[in-house]
Amino acid sequence: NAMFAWQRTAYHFQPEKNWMNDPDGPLFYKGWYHLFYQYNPDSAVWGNITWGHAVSTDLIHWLYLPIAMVPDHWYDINGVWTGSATLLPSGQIVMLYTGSTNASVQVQNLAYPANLSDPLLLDWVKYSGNPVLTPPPGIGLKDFRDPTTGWTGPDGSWRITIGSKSNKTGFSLVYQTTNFTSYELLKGVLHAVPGTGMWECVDFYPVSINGSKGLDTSVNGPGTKHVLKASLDDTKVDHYALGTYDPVADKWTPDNPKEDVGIGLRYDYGRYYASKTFYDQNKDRRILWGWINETDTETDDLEKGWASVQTVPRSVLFDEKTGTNLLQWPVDEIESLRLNSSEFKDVVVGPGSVLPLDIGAATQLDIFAEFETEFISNETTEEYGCSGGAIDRSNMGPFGILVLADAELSELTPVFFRPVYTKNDSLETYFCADETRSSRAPDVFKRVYGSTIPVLDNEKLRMRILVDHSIVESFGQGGRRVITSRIYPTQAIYGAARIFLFNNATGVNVKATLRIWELNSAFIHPFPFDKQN
Ligand code: DQQ
Repeated sequence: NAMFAWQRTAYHFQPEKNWMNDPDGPLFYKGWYHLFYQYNPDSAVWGNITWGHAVSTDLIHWLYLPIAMVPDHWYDINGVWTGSATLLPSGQIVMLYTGSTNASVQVQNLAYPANLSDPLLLDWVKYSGNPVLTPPPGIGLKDFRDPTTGWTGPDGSWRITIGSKSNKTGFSLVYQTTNFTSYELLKGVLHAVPGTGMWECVDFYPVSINGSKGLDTSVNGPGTKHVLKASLDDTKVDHYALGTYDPVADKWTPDNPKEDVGIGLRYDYGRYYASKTFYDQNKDRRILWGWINETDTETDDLEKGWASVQTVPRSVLFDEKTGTNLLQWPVDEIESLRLNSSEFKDVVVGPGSVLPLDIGAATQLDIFAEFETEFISNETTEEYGCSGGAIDRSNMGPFGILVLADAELSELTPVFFRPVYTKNDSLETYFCADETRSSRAPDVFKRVYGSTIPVLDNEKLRMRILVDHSIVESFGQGGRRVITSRIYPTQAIYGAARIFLFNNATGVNVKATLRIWELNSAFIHPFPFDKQN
């Protein structure tokens, strides 16, 4: 539908048409990055779930391949649901996924490539002994899904973990296997958190305490921490926590019980769900994919003929400086899309002002901005966070950038910092994105997203924003906090889109330094099979 053509993204992954949700089984094999995804080939709403498939050599340009798996057996006839890949030392690839059976029971199935010499991994074989796992005693028949990538324990055998719940307690079960066809349920659980509900799409992986490399999933020991992530079905947000994994007891313990899974940190404070990492052995890094869900109505999605986008893949590292969070950062390959850039140095934005930044086209951008503040009055500040949005004024903020704004500011999406002094006089900074004025379209869910963000002594406030027509991904302080917005501009589109600096503080001047690149469109098309021969 041409009416919504401007909402299509230019360098985010999305199918040509119809519905997409969770990323599945990402892996790197024989020169190709593979992305599978929950896909409805028939409609722009969820249902009839298959595994869509695309490949890339650089995580930016993608070629769509034929659907990898469809519901065609009793054990997955109601959907080929989410799963993960494990690369075995033998070179074999194991894909474990959840099937919704003919009775809508959630079971785990095994699939593998028909032909390992095919770098495109076009054909998948479902194991004849499927399902390999059914819900164990005490587990609800519909509370058992989304197996992780396997890792090896000290005994050399494999472990996988699968999210579930009991009453309101979310947890993850651990299974042991040597062959991925038969499994033993280990006693206890990897971890449980009361009140968090069903854990979907659990992810579990090591990060290096110092160093800039990602770790393969089986690495453990000194110098590592383990990340446990759950996608909370009740609230539809992805929570992670840092902790320690005891591979003998198969238990994970959070570093800080107050920041446990489901009650502490989030990967992304915006529109984001069902994420999954994989270890990229090609470049020694761990890469995170996440699903950006729609916030318009199903009717709109049906009319436009597609729904959902994946985030730009992000590398994930432990933040050595704070020791309390991960750093997420768009993969370096995104820089290959950079065209011309504009620079602005020490631009002073006075209290209550909005300054246009003349950069030309503003729908596909990679923005780096640094802010310093200079007090001009010293009123007491109220203890507000993001919730008041970009219009809520106080002594020290908010200030930041308006993206996807039209010249009249009838549509705009502010991404901003808001420093506040708390009651006990310590400085706390919020990092926020305000969607409330992002669209004049009716029936669009719009809200203000954000959280506090760690800012260390002598650090400037820094943000990086990726703008892509209807998606805004904002990274604060080098990726300590991330906010993704799915917005629906109707005016701030194509050549009418602009960006501005703004300062709504009453008591500080803001000095901004920016470098802004225009980004090219990525090449995302069907694989040119016929041109091959
Ligand atoms: N989506 C899949 C499930 C998963 C949910 C079904 C999360 O496997 O739990 O499409 O979005």
